[in-house]
Amino acid sequence: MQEVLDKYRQFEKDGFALLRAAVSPAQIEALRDAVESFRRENSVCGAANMRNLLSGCPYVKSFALAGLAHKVASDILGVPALPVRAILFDKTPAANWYVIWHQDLSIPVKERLEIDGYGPWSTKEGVLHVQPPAAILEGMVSLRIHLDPCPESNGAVKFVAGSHLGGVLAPERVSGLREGGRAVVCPAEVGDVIAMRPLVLHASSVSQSPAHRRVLHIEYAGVQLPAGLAWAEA
Ligand SMILES: O=C(O)CCC(=O)C(=O)O
Repeated sequence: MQEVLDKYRQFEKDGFALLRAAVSPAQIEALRDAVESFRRENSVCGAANMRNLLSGCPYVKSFALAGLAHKVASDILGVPALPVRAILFDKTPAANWYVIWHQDLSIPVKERLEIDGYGPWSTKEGVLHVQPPAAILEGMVSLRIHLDPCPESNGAVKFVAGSHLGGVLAPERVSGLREGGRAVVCPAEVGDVIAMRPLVLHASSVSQSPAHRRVLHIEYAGVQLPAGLAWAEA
């Protein structure tokens, strides 16, 4: 119990935490099968990333609502967590990519409403997104469930610890933190889960490995959107 409390305390300080062997091999297998059948059925063969998995992939939705990820997210948020977005991030020799340092600033919503503090708006793969005030992002947590081994050489995600505590960062602040040499690379094994705050500064490098690097990224909210605005997939 003390170990769990220490982990949550560290998570609040750093903005991320690695939970070792959190998801069982059987569940990982089932998640792999589910995302691969989604890939086949949606003719996105070879596509590295797949979005909209809560609405498109029933097994991912049921896992997000009832599995261990839901318990961890609810414990962190202090209320029953609502899964609001699921994306598969993959890297393969055919689709290898790097991610620049950034915070996750936008949320998927059903329709556009002009509300103070909300904007700019954008569309990703047909889904409307908006940048909400920092308070909404501070009431969220993302869980990255590792479906493949992800050593540093396989494009592991890296973080600047504590960078989530300053709200939405100005570009100069992002450069300062990025160049400050405080990046922590977070390699992970199959079944490990990385919990992260959307506002923690993160990035990842191109993979040096010929293998898949599938990470199921599920975002949870513990806060309500203002009247009228609705999560796109929840
Ligand atoms: O899985 C990764 O390498 C990071 C992906 C990510 O953070 C993003 O695309 O926003």
